[in-house]
Amino acid sequence: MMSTLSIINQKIHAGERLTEEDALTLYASNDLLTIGDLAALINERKNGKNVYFNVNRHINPTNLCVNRCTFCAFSRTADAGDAYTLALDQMVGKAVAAEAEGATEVHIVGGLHPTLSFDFYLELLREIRTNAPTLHIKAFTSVEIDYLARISSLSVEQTLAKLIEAGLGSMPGGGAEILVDEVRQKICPEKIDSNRWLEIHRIAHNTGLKTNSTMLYGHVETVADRVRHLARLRELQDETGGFQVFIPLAWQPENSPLKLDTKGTSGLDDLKTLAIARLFLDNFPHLKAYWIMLGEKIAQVSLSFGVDDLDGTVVEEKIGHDGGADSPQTLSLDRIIKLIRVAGKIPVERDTLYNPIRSF
Ligand code: V47
Ligand code: SF4
Repeated sequence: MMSTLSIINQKIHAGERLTEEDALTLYASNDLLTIGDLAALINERKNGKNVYFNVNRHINPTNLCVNRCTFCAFSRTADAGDAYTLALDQMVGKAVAAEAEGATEVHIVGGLHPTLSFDFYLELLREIRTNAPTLHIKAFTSVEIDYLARISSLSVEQTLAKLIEAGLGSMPGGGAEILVDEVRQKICPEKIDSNRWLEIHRIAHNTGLKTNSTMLYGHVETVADRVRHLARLRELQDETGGFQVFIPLAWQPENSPLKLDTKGTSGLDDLKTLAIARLFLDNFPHLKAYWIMLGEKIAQVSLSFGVDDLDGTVVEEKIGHDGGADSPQTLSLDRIIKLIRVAGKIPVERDTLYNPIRSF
């Protein structure tokens, strides 16, 4: 094992691309500090000492969803007592308030609502753009884009063109889960398959949209499934260059139909997963530690394991917290800056497209 890790070490220093087998070797190793050091080296080459964050606000329009992903604690059927759908003016009000408080981005994702029309979503984008014109609107995972295309009988290209015309600025990375269909059959059988997820991002990239990517880990998947997932993302990135960032999402195991003997991912697994992603995804500019799922402490430590992005202030979060996340709902600007400084890095507020706004 030592010799294999040292071969990988040499490859990294020589700037050679890692194979899936190399990634599996890294997963099998418990030498977390060596893996983390290598990931930190690669990150420092790409991003120096900068650690990015943004001032943003999440809006989840509805928790009604026609899919029933077994890992999801957020979605509801219409007859559930705590099912909700926000009115258009409530959402616009949240965006206007966010802009007034210094946010540069709204992040909008939600369930696949059984009856809301495509026009409702177009109107939502237009109203936000009119009333909070400085905000970048990052909205709708490829799962939602596929659904909007289906309910409006449009192609994905046409759907995206209409959304962009109404104000869409980029797409978040959700819905990827694990890009291996045998795993999707177990945890999200109704969701679009792995090829469709990748195809929608490919179309978005070809349309000129930047998108993000995620991986939901810590449920039924194997490490080989995780590595396959990374390989498929890397392949599409070679083709389009349209992904900005990779965001591993640690599964929050409470309150969902999927009952597994776990209280959540371990700190070791979280750090290893981030570091291996940094080493394997050599064509991704950024790696995000999403503190909502990881907690502030692991997110901070991850800055020494290849991470250069801490997401943002968020303000209000439902998806991870419905799953039992014990992180706060929001981090203040001061808090994020302090977390980054204490880790010996330079806090850089960025916009959604990673243009620096100011350094601290
Ligand atoms: O698609 C659902 C995941 C995603 C749980 O692009 C869960 O910048 C953990 O994609 N535990 C939505 N994860 C969130 C997301 C995201 C978040 C922050 C930033 C960005 C970005 C994207 O959350 C879903 C699903 O993969 N998810 N339930 C759960 N219990
Ligand atoms: Fe619906 Fe998304 Fe939850 Fe699946 S993960 S049930 S698609 S809200």
